[in-house]
Amino acid sequence: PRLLKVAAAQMGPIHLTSKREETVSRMIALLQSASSLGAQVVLFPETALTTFFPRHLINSQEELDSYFEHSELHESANTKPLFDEAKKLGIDISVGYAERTPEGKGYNTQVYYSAKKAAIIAKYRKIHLPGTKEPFEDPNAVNQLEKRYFEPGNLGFKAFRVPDVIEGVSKKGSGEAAPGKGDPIMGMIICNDRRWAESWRTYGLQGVEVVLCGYNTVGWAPDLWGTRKPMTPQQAEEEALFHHKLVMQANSYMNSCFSISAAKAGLEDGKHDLIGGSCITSPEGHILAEAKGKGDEIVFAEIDLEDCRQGKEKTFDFDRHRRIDSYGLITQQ
Ligand code: CDT
Repeated sequence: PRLLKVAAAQMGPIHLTSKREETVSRMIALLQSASSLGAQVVLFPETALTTFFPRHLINSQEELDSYFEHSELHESANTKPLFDEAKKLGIDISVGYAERTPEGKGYNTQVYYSAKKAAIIAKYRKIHLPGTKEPFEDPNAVNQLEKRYFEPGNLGFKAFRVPDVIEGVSKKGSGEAAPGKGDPIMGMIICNDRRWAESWRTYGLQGVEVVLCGYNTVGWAPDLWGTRKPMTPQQAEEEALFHHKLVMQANSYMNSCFSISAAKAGLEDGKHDLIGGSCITSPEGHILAEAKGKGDEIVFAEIDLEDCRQGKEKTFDFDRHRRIDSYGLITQQ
């Protein structure tokens, strides 16, 4: 077996007025409770350090910049304590945040930090940015201004090997091991990316074994989602939760990988309710563990990466069964 103890650190709401220090303290507390369960890898949500600020029209550059991080997270004064704790506990963490580059570009980013290496070993920048550049005219509509504040990610969907987490993997050559052997192969996606088959398949083609997905999904946003029929806010939230689980389960199955999803959940900024539903999903599409509420909560499971083999070697053995000569349209304009 290639066993790995993994956790999603779901976070309850964070507000425009929340202090970064308090948010990071909450993340450290979550990390400590994951540690008491023996977790080796802990995933935090998309924009874990702040409220989901793209719902607001922010005209002041200074205010906008205050929601971004301007240096690498393990070095930033705001977040170093979290990364120091991860290193001390020997737990890898993956954290979503708004990244401002030295050139002034904004990205919706997620990093993977290896505790043993004391380094960020992978970075992903969100590719499928939802919503609009301009706010809706209706002042009551829920906005999602990611296209205004972020550039589409420019790092692709690049799977990576995670060192030093599986016992018995030979140090030498683990980087070159075939998929299904050696160090785990992971990939990161962010929120809306999970609804796109292409995100998953691009990782699937690299032999991915665990997909990490942080998210902020609003329960009630008819201008964004569209609604075929009138729905109460509660029905809309149930529908959003259904679609979340649907894509996590179906895409894990179709790419023979585990997935971990971590929500920022609950009522942010007084009126924007985000769904919970953080979960860990198996390569056969089953939910192994799931959040019970919408507050800070650890969702934990021990997984065996060998379970990816069944799908990768049989039903979804891409080398034997894919028919790429029929898929041309997928990458045409
Ligand atoms: N944060 C994020 O990507 N949210 C989106 C909202 C979708 S708007 C149609 C999501 O996919 O959950």
